[in-house]
Amino acid sequence: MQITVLAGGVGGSRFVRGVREECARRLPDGGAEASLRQAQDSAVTVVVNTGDDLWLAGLRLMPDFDSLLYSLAGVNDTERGWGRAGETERVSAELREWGVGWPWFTLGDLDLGTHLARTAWLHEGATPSDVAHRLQRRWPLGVQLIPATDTEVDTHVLVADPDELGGEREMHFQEWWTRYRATLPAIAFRQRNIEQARPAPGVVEAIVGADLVLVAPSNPVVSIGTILDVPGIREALAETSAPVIGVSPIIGGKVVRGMADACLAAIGVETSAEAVGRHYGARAHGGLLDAWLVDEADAAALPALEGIGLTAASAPLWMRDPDTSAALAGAAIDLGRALARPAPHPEGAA
Ligand code: FO1
Repeated sequence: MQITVLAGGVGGSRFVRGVREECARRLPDGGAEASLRQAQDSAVTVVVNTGDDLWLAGLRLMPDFDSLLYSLAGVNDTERGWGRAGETERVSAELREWGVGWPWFTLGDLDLGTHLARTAWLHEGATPSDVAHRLQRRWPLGVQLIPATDTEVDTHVLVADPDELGGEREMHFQEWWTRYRATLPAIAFRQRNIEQARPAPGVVEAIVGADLVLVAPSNPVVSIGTILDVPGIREALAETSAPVIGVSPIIGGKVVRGMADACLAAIGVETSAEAVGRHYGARAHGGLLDAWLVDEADAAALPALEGIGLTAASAPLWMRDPDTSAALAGAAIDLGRALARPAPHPEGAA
């Protein structure tokens, strides 16, 4: 079974680990050959958001890719949700002394190893897709990570200028997110070069050829929205015969992690599971989703969601550990199976 997941970084990492775990558990021989068989049969491909990416201190950073890479490799800092476990910050302290980079944005020593390797390869002519392939070869992740696009589509945020009344200022998403913690009301999100961007190699095939497409409970605006804005990706999602199943990143009117509420407010979408489901829209009416999975706390929204053409279901969405993450992935996979168009009858038309 070919599963393709659209994902951002932090929320996406937990969900993708759940998908990987659940696929391994569903293989007939369960654990033993899981990693081998998984690589062959039920391949999981993750289309990763690249809107968070930036050049800093002369290095190319790809935060969402790195969060997924480190998390799936089991070398991530589980407290912070980003960066490496057991990190030190000696170089970062020196960069601060030199006034290089951003003093509010920590580049850990191990993490810098990734950024230096990536930047070195890019300077040798590798594409971000080549770099993604090389980085994930180091650890057997059990899934394949591919960037949404090889074009630099860094997200910038237009805000009311914090230093000049009535002024407006555009800043990189990462400054808005890490320096201002998304507290400056965002007027608009813009992605550099998005018109020229094209899906990275393998992205369209992974979507059109999938048996199931899952939209991770990532930030609907700056993680999922930025993937969808890459020309060609929405078209592939409309074309695929695979059911497209989304998982709500909002539970009981609150974001699970991060500051998606600040992003949703900026585009006039209420912070609720129902509103995000409506925002993504039903595929039957030109939207993204066939089905929308909400937490049991939001089950009251199911009739309204069905009313706009979505198949709606509720399940426990809190991912606290591998079991709850796998259970959530399983609920999404089962919803997709229920919607999958039955294969043509073997005897052909009667
Ligand atoms: N997030 C922070 O809140 N503070 C940081 O200093 C910080 C540094 C950092 C360095 C590398 C990297 O890949 C991610 C980093 N992040 C930091 C997290 C980053 O803002 C998020 O991972 C996403 O881009 C937003 O979801």
